[in-house]
Amino acid sequence: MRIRVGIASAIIAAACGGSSGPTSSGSTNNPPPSGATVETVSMTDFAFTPASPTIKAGTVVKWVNNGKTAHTATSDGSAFDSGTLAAPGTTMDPYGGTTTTPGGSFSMTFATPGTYAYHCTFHGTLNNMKGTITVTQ
Ligand SMILES: [Cu+2]
Repeated sequence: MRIRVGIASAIIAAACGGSSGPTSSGSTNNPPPSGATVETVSMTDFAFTPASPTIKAGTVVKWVNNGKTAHTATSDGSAFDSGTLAAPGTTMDPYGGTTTTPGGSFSMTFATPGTYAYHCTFHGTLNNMKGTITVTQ
């Protein structure tokens, strides 16, 4: 497996403005709404799995970073943008122990049927880290 680190993490995705269509239900590590059907998409270096799920309207897609570098789930249009989601990791505490930090996640409710192409801001072009959410009635 190839690992690339560095340069890309300095790039900050531009915030998206007001939107119609899908609604974001949180940002980093916010849980999806309770009771909703959740389709989880795993982010690794450098792919989404599954990259292109087909879901029913009203389903929540939850992207979770399980990779070794930061990733984003960013709409090719302006429908949604996760911002930078950190990789899981461990940090040393002052007493010599370690604390495990979970990977960042982003949840999004897709209420309107259609196709929503998305990519990772850092690796979409460089590593073809892309996908499409297909929302059916
Ligand atoms: Cu990425």
